[in-house]
Amino acid sequence: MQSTFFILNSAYKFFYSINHMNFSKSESAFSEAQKVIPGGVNSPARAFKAVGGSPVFIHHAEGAYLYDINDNKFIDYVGSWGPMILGHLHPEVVSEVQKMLLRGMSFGAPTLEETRMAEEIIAAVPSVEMVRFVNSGTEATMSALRVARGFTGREKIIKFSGNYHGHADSLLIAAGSAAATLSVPDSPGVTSGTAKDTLVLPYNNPQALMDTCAEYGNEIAGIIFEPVCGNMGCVPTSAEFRAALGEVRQKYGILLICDEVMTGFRLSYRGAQTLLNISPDLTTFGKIIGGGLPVGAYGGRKEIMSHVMPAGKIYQAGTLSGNPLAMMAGIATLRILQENPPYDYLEKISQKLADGILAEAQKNHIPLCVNRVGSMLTFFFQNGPVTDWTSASRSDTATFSRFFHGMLHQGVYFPCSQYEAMFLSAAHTETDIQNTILAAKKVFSEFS
Ligand code: KE4
Repeated sequence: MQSTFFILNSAYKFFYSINHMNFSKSESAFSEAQKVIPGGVNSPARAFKAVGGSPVFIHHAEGAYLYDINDNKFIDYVGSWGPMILGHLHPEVVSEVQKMLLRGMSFGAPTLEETRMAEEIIAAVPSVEMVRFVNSGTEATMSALRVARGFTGREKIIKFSGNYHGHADSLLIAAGSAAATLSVPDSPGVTSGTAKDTLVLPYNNPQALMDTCAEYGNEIAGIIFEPVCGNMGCVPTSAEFRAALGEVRQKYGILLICDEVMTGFRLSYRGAQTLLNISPDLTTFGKIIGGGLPVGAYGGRKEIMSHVMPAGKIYQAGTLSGNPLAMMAGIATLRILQENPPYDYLEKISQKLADGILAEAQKNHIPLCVNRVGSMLTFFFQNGPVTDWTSASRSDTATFSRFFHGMLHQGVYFPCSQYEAMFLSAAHTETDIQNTILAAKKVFSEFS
């Protein structure tokens, strides 16, 4: 009896190992982490809450690949949620950071590298004439809102459901029952006083935007939006919506704040705004401009930015803002993107990936639609179309979770939520794309 059980158990383990990965070390690391870090992670997006199971603990990365603490290898389609457009450990980025490291890590004083990085961003994005560096996308958007309010003397702002701009209080607001009027805090700790100054409107809805501005126009300091949304999954703006943004900006003197933390240098070297013919007053950046190190930035017309202290009276500061190591990682990343633009290649392999996985889903009669702009895309488990939060939230998240875990066991690391964008890098090869499609073929075949 004993020997039969032993044989069967070994066979099961062997089968499991060739078709399923061993995540035992991540599982125990996660239980340890949860004792000392809320939820075991330093950002909720990583916690696998939306898909179940334990997050994978990463040991190292290189190129398009992640390696976890169980030595499992994954093709990485998260890329640290966007920054790693060149792939992990690009040799030129590493060498520039190493050289700076030998000069120091932080000085709390200005450096030539900060000026250089500012000049690079200004040269790349026509609407930006002056820029200030901070340490995260949240700091960038929070500061841009303060500047918009300080510059206009107005208090209200507009954001759109499904758009995420970081965790500043005035941006953690959900639409109330009467969309634009009864906004409510979207997190404990955010006050109703804060919420009343943020109006939340449906994305890609020109009429709702125009109606709200007709009513509140002269109270609104700024409208903040993702030019291509990545935070409800990938959802591009419609031409009509972009036209309405330009119209209300003109008509009511509202500042347009284009949040390019995710799209900046991702969709084109000149930002999504140039690709989509948007002319914002302020733009926020993050992710790619840090090359993987903590950086955010906000910038825009000199007429506005010159109000920021110490040039003007609007306060904003940060001990590690413009950190020299992060500046060097950004300078190297932007230089490579400029000298050897990966955008055509990224378009090609991203299209191949989207078409390949869509075709496999169709063969297995699995409802799937894909939204893609360049190397930023999302497979929605529904028939679509997905144009805003209401339609995005119709997705079959249970089926997404099965897909996510199935792919993980095939060595493919997708974003751990239906409502996140995935990203390709210049390090992804055509073989990686083929292997990813084959993995999806296997996973979908197990669905039936
Ligand atoms: P950070 O504070 O996370 O650097 O940036 C906030 C932010 C601002 N604007 C946009 C358009 C963003 O996408 C983000 C952050 N993006 C998420 C990914 N959906 C970061 C992942 C996380 O929160 O861990």
